[in-house]
Amino acid sequence: MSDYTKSKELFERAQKTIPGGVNSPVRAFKSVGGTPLFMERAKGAYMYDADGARYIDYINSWGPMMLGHAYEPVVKAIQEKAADSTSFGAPTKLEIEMAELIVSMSPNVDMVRMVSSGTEACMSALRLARGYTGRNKFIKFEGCYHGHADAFLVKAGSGVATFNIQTVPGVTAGVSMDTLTAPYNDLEAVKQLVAENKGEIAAIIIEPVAGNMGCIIPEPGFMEGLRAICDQEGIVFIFDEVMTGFRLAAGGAQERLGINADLVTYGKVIGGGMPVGAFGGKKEIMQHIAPLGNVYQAGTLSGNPIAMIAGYTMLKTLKDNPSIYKELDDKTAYLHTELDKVLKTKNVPYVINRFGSMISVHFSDKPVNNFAAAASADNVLFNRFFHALLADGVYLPPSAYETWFISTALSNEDIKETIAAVEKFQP
Ligand code: HOZ
Repeated sequence: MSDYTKSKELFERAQKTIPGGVNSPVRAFKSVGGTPLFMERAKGAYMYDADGARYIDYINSWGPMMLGHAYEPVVKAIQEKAADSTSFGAPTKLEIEMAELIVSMSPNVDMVRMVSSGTEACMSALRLARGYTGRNKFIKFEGCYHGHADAFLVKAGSGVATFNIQTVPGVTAGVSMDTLTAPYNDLEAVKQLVAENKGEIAAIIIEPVAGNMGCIIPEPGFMEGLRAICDQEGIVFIFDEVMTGFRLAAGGAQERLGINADLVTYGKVIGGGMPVGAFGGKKEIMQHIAPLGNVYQAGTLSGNPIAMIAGYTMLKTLKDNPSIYKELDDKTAYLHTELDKVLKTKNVPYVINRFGSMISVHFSDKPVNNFAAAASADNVLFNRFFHALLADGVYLPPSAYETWFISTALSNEDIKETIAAVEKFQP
């Protein structure tokens, strides 16, 4: 167990030059309390902090480390590629190979544009949907997080929910006015918004399995209903697959749920953990992007060679080894079963939501199927749960408003060790 000495020193030092001591708010441990751990290295299922303590990692860089940390073929590919320069700002053959690979794996993706993050992917997809339809408004769901572009910071999940930020200063009323929100899994609310804003809605964007309010699963008929509304009203249906893409299946949530999206956004997973994102979709829509069309979007680091080789290596491994998905599902199912057995003995209400290799626990006595239900769970108890596990070397996301991600590197022994830590937890 770590005494956190070095992390405490580093956190103090960091706060002098980095706002809040971190470069992304959820990492600050502000809602769970305590000192954020400063990590030094990671390998397979484990991360090691600055004090040398080992943690079983259930964050996996918020999703992309599906094959565990420092997956050797990815590391080797990066090392080799770096010798040929780290950035060109000019086209490369590798970008074509990457685009062809993504198109071959993703349903409904005829064309793809690389960017550098999930935030960029979502904001660009929204701009494209608006440019394509000539409409301004869009619908998002309470508790879904689509990165930190202004238009999405309305009733957002992840850090915005964790820190209970109701209105984000700096996001103008003019921008937020075009963001309409509905509760997740509430088709009637969407129908009403569409009726009230007839002919004005450019897009519906959704995390097809939500991961930014814990793991929230779409109820039967919900996605089908959204698809039907989009078809009837000429609305662009955007799947934000930053978390689910290439994780729930080679074809992401589209494949797993059997739902066709018009545009899809991807994030870090397609860079094997490097800073990458992409948006893609049907040619009819994608051809409106500059320089083919006039919807402008650009970036020097887009298609960066190091990010491309890391992502290509990762995605090719996933494509060539479909058994990875069964392995991920089986491991997560085992974790689910064992968690359930031990939490049952604790005399506290709890809900475990799992879809594929995404899983989370809410301490709630009712089903957690939307943000209101996630917010009404006992999240103070979650914070204690988090710290109890951390003290035993298990690193969960430091917020009840995040999903946990499983990697193939996680062994049954690691799961048993995790369950032993849960056994010791005193609610
Ligand atoms: N917003 C991210 C999770 N949903 C956290 C990003 C990070 O801190 O790295």
